[in-house]
Amino acid sequence: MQGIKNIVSLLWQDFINLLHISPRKSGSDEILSLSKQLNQDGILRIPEFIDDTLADHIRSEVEALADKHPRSTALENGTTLNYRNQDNPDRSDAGMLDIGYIEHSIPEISQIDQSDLIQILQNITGQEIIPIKVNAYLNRGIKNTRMYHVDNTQPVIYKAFIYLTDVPNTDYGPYSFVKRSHRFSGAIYWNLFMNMFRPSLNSTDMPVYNKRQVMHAIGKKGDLIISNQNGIHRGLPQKDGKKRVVLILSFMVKSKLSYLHKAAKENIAKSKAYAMQ
Ligand SMILES: O=C(O)CCC(=O)C(=O)O
Repeated sequence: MQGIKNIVSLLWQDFINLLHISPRKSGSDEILSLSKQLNQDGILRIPEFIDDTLADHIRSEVEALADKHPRSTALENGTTLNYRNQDNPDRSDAGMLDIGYIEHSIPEISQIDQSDLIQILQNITGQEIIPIKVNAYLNRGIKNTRMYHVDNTQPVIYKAFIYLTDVPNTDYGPYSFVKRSHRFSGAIYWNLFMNMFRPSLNSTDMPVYNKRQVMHAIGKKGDLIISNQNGIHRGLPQKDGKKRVVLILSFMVKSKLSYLHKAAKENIAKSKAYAMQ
């Protein structure tokens, strides 16, 4: 049933994408060029997006939170610490720390200027862009990361991954993306259909993809990688002793035609409540 829902939802999303195939664009030459690249590939790297001092500060606060809370918990200020599959070491992402609403615990995150990102996203979608949440991921020797997948089929979510530590090679578990898989992708329809007959997989897992289009996002502390989460992606497994700390800004593309599921509505409500504080 979920498989059918996903396919219908993706067909509808691709129809919305078609309606907005060439929206009006604005901004400097650099913004226009970055917009073009993200639109084409579904992923874009912007080097040195934040400076080392800010990256170091946020990283050390993330690690301090992790040291203070070695088990999943929700803090009074709204920050949540989720050690994925903390009691199931064989399941995917086991032990990876995903901190939600991290901006409630690290106020300096508000120094990050998101206006260029929002303009780029408006340029490529022609729709309303809503910043919905900020997370941090802390991966320390996480080997069993989830296979290639899409986050959802609708609405479109973009995630901007800001590396807070150097990710110089694949041993460190970089973000990985299949370029041009973010819309009108035959591979995604195929996987969504086939997963109806593969009970061991999640409905949005993507075992079949174009290997020639895979990009491993190697980068330095302070670099930003933004990608369309309707595209096929994963975090690569790490080698023992390797660490990666990332800040993730999530943006929702909201069309009047979008079907907004429960989680999407909750995210919008939470982000509006926070903006009003
Ligand atoms: O950890 C990563 O690099 C990617 C995680 C992921 O798949 C996601 O945030 O959707």
